[in-house]
Amino acid sequence: MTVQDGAIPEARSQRPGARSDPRLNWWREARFGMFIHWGLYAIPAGIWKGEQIPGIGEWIMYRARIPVREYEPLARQFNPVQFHAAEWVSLAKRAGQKYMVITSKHHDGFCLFRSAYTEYNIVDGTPYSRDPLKELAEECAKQGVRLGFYYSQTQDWHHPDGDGNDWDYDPDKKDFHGYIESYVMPQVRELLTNYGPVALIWFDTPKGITPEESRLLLDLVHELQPDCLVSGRLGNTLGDYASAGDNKIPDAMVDLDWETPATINDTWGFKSYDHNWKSVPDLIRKLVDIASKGGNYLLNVGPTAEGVIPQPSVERLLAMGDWLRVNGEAIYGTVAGPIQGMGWCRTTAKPGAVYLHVFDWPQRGELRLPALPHGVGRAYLLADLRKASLPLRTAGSELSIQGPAIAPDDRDTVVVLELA
Ligand code: JFZ
Repeated sequence: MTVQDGAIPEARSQRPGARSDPRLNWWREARFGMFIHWGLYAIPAGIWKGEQIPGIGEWIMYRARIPVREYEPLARQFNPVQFHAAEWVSLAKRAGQKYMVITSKHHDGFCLFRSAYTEYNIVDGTPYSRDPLKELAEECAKQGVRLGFYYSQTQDWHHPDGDGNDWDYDPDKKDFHGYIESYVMPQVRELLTNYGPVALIWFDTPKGITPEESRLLLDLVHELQPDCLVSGRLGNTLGDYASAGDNKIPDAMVDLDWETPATINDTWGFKSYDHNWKSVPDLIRKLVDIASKGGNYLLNVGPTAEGVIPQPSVERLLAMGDWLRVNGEAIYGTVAGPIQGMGWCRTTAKPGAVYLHVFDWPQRGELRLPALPHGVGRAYLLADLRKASLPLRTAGSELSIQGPAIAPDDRDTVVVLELA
């Protein structure tokens, strides 16, 4: 199924048949997750040899064409003594994020987990010598948050046969299929064997991976952990769910299981000088906009090399959590709402109820909507613990609800419409 506005390229769309797969139910209900981009790139943090390198921080090796012999030694400096798995997991919980996805291996090839297939990993290759994925897995199990692993299956700028590094390695001499069979698949097996239940594998930038190679990875994941989901960026339209472009939100509702990965500033990996943080109202409205179109929001943090999540990210996530503690009923477990395409509001729905999310509160609080097919029996403000009924009347094809003159919450006020 092609999404008109290109927000979800076909190759990264949902495998036909997965739309009704019950294994995705927890994920469909979750709606909101935490993405974590963490690795050696947090050390230069966007600066190489005194020069600011433009673009997303985790691409610094590529953007600056840094030879492996110069980039690899960063591992000997990586010692995140301020990393505390419990703090990261509890932040996700307090933010209302139901699942977490951390970069086990990004395009630079450094492994944030113990691997028998390379020394270029955090346990064998750094002074830190601990496995943060093991600690996160234990903490997620303790705190009831689902854990997933991001894994760059196609691009690996450290591996001679991986895709992308054409400044150290001759692209014509690469045995990419060999890299998939003798390196990627064994590492995916390690991730799905050594860390307990894994909620999902978030593959990325499929580029030239063949349908056969994508299928090999899909079958391997489902063989090792049948309940483990695979993101759309596996490629070749074989993912369990569709993956929208970075920070891309479809213009209209999408009849697929889909997810938008997004940044709070303009980078995934930590950059010391990127302070372009989105506002809390903007972030809340993006979550609501995505949920109102049937999607999930995977919102990123980029910890420092010391293992600290930047304070501007923490503050914004906690503020989103405060809003969700009051309005979560209108997000978790909902589907796309019946009223679409209106700038001043969004709708989500559950059996028997429609949640009207008002972004721009009308003059005198008079809400005018197209009448709903089944009629509205009662309306009240979700934040009102007494659930006092709001005056409402239906005249022909129009429904009007009399709300308070001033918006109770100018980020998004939710009005519950109980269907007749
Ligand atoms: C990829 C990565 O290259 C990036 O480093 C980060 O991990 C991000 C989540 O994913 O970047 C992409 C991938 C796909 C698109 C854009 C950036 N796209 O489809 O537009």
